[in-house]
Amino acid sequence: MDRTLTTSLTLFFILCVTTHKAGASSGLKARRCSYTFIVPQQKITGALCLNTHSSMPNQSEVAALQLALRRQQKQLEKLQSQMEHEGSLAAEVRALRKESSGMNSRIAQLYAQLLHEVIHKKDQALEHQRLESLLLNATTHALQVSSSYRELEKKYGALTSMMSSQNQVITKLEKQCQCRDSSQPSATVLTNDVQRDQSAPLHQLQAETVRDQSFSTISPPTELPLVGFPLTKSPGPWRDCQHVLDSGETTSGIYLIHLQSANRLFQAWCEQSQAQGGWTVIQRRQDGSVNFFRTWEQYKQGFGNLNGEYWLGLEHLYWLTQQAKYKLRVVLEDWQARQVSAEYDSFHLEPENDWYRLRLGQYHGNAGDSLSWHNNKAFTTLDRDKDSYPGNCAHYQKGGWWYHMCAHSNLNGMWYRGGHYRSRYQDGVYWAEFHGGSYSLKKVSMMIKPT
Ligand SMILES: [Ca+2]
Repeated sequence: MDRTLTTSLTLFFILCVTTHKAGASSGLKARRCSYTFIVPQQKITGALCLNTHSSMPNQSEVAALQLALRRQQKQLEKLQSQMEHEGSLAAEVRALRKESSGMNSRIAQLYAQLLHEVIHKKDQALEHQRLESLLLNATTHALQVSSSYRELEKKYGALTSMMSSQNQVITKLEKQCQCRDSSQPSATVLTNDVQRDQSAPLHQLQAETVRDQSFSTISPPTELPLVGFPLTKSPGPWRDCQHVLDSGETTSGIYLIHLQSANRLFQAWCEQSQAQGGWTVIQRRQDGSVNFFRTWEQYKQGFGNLNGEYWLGLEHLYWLTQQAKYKLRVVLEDWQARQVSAEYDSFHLEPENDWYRLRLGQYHGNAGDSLSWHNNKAFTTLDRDKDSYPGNCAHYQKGGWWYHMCAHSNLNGMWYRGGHYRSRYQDGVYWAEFHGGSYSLKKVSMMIKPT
């Protein structure tokens, strides 16, 4: 290859010299010889180098290029700023996307909550509806009960008035019997009905007492009198049973009491055998033979049988406890013959215009204290409601008592046989501290004695 190149170069050099010589000889102006190398086409195997400095740059072209460059730089800057802007926008979009996703989950949560609330509200509405219907039923029932209660009250009032008129009839009949008896002395009948005796005027009582006393010593003819006035050493009447005892009368029984302060005369059972004696019995229950569900007037005057179950009477009690300072003894016996007692170191009643309010002292004893709760309470009967309960406690407890709301003790209640009783209300003869309110005691008595 090198040989071929050398040969070719030689040939072109010769050709150029020849041409130059011919031109000089023909008289033509000498021209600069130019050499043109015709290089045979070669196969380029290496890097091709171009000479860029071969021509000088044009100033206008440079200026144009610089202008274009500046423009491109500006464009670049613009693009950069756009890119930065878009970058911040993209970040913002990302943040918004994130926020949106958070919002979505929050919305889902709220929706679930709302759904729960709706269900709950629905349940509440249903419950409300149910309660409303219940209330409606209850109201209807209450109205029915109230109307039947009114009817019962009416019937009760009618029965009470009937009972009262029957009592009047009985009293009248008894008086007629007495008239007949006075004309026929051998047919006299003794009765210890407190209500009849205690409500009679003083002169009548004295007359009756003399008659009864004389009877009690002679009748019944075949046996000794179990009740009535015992044969006494002193004539009486006495201030109270302590006075009877002090006069040397140590036998328990019925004695005539005369309250000088009120010029009142009445009979009472004197208990001389227990707790040193001298006790004036003011109440006694033992066999359920007397009804204690009575009116104010009857509780005021007293009722029952002095040798059995009786209530001395609030008016007598009031005057009795005016004479001196008295203490109260309550004796209770259950159906297993277990006996307990409760004593209060003072006892008196306020007058009728203060509803025979109870004033009680300190408790002592082994029965438990079921009366102090009633201290300072007014007396309530079926026809005179003075208790602190919205209804009348006497209606529920079936007695007369110093009811509060209503009773820890109910010694004038219904006498049930056998102790534990079944009743709609706690209306038995009970002392809550001794066997509770649903146990009706067999025997109870209340007695007073000067301190
Ligand atoms: Ca009441």
